[in-house]
Amino acid sequence: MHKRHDADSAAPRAPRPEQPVPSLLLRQCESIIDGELDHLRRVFRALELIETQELYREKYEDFTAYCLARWPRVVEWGFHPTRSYHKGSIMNYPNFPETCQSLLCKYLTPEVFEALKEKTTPNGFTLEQAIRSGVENPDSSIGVYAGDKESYEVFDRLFDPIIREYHGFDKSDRHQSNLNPEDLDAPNPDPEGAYILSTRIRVGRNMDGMPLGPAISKEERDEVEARVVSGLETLDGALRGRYYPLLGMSEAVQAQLIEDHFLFKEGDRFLESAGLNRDWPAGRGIYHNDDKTFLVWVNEEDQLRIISMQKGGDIKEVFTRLVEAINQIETKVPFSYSEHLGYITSCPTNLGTAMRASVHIALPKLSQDMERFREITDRHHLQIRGIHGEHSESEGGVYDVSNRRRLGITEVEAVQDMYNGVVELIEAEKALNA
Ligand code: ADP
Ligand code: CIR
Repeated sequence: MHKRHDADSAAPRAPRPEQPVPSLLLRQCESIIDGELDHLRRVFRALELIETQELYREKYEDFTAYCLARWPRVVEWGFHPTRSYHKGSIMNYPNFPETCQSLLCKYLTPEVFEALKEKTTPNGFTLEQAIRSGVENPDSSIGVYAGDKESYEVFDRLFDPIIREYHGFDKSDRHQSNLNPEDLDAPNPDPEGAYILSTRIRVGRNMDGMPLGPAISKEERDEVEARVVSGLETLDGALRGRYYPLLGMSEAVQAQLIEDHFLFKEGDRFLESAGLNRDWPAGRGIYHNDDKTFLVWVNEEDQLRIISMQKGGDIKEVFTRLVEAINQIETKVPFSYSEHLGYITSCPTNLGTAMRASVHIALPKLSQDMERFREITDRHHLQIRGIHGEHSESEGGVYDVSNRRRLGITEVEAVQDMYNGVVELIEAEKALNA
């Protein structure tokens, strides 16, 4: 008997030894498929959701009958509705190394894995996608990303304990926002400019109704870029600026902007594994005013990173400019927000205020005693980073010190945490110099 030769049973064929230049037709076909793959994946996921959650029963007894009535073409094309679309790709419980310290390996127990492994969000985002970054990078501190707002509900058995441990925030808690600069008590802690080199406050934002970066399609990402840029082009006064797309930006300009702390780095392996670098650099860019005190990153880890920064330690001035910008942008681009989790972001560490308020601060003496340095920062809920951002090292005793908590506290409280800690760090450094 002849073996059936169809897509399911055929072994992958080796490419021909000599590689002729592909024809125009082949290249056109390949480019059509490349452009549509994301859509196809979402169709499969949506079909699977309807099947596995038996949503079709609202209309039909039988899933095949429902598909035939609703989308006869899909069945005609051979996408058999009762076949499981991606079950073959569901991974086994990940093999975390002994040394793994991430919150993912702490909270993805075999029971949680079993309960979540076949779930998908309405955008087709899976557990496998949510945990890929932490599985491929066992040195992650967290290790998970959300593909959409719904990920936080569908995969709550994993996200909730991570959120509880990182932010000290429970399922029943409600987030509160306060962006009023009048409520911030932060006179410049270093008017002489002896310690604080610069201050930067950023918030992450994503567009309401759009999937987040790990699940977004190229077309949706391009649409986000277009809508954000047209909103930014209406800004006036001190916020007026220009948008510089990454596509077409020279390598030299890009490198200089990164070196000067204005632009995001390329090729972060944590973001890469999370699917956040797909189609790079298309759809990404940076908007800034002339003196680069107000910047917006477009389509990096979040769809918007709104940034206010300047030299020195006038934290209140930086916060005031940021709030002005957020308020204006929000009238043009609706932000994704939940009563429980505040502003929705792709990394659970950024939920809530999505704010990181930092100073670059020179502490050459105190940093020789990291235990004492950490004792002060821990008490004020602060995080220490290197001088070129997350996962970088310090240079010349200069550190990036910022608020660690972002959810369950207001924006004013997050900046106040940073301010109070910085005041104490400066006092400690001064005492060591006396
Ligand atoms: P984010 O804060 O946006 O989450 P990073 O930690 O990667 O991301 O930092 C982004 C960039 O901002 C890096 O180049 C970093 O050096 C710069 N940066 C952070 N804080 C300050 C600051 N207070 N002054 C100047 N640059 C800063
Ligand atoms: C990680 O898990 O290490 C990366 N995905 C980044 C997490 C966010 N950063 C942080 O809390 N410092």
